[in-house]
Amino acid sequence: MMTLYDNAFSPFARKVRMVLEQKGLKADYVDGLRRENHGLLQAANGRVEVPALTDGDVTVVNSSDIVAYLDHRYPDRPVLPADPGARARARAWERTADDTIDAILVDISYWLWAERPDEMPDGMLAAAQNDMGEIYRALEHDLGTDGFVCGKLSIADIALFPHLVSVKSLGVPIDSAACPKVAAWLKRMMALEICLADMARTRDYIKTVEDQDIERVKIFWRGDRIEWLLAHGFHDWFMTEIQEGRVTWPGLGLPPQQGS
Ligand SMILES: N[C@@H](CCC(=O)N[C@@H](CS)C(=O)NCC(=O)O)C(=O)O
Repeated sequence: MMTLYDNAFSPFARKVRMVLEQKGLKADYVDGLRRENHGLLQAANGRVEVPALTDGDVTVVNSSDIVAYLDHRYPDRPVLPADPGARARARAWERTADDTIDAILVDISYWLWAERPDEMPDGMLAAAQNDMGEIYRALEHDLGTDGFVCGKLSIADIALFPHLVSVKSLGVPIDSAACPKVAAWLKRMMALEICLADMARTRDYIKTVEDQDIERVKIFWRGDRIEWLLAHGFHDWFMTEIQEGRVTWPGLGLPPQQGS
């Protein structure tokens, strides 16, 4: 049996769980961000990040590597397109979701769920709206009128979904007049079984987030999220976060010890 260390709020873990469900694969799920499970997560992933997957004596970390492992090991109902060009395109959108969109949306989300002593810095929401607008326009350009990002449902759609389903509540909505294909795509995604299940889990989690035994004062910072802040001039705010002790860092990212 596989075990996925996940969390219903993490877009990366949500992506992997949706892939498991799309492929009809069973797994045990452990909320790796609950304090009581940190030791188990750390044993699987030295960076202490979700998701991490164990499958027998194989451990895989990093969501796109987990997806690639699953598609290779369990090839039925593939999420990576067979056509090399389509696969490169799907991986490119997955990376945009993972590195670029995640950084923007997570950086503007802290004032919604973390215990904060301040308000969002001036200009941060506007910077996010500007960058997300550019991303929506690029996606509008790549989308067909009735399908998915690469024709058939693929990892591109599954990686984008956990992010784009939350943009309205984060204050960076899709302008459906300017990007009608993106708005229609989101509606199409929201009707899929795997997306309905994902939304239900996240909704239930958010309802109880204040009772969850997770860290809500110290923010876990990794590369892309810092890069977006610094590239938009929020370095003073970030320095204050460090000086006032509201940051925590990933552990050392070594390859998982197989078979241990
Ligand atoms: N590159 C990693 C990123 C994973 C990641 O950033 N995970 C976050 C949750 S979204 C995490 O586990 N943070 C640790 C924490 O919040 O304590 C992946 O694709 O799996």
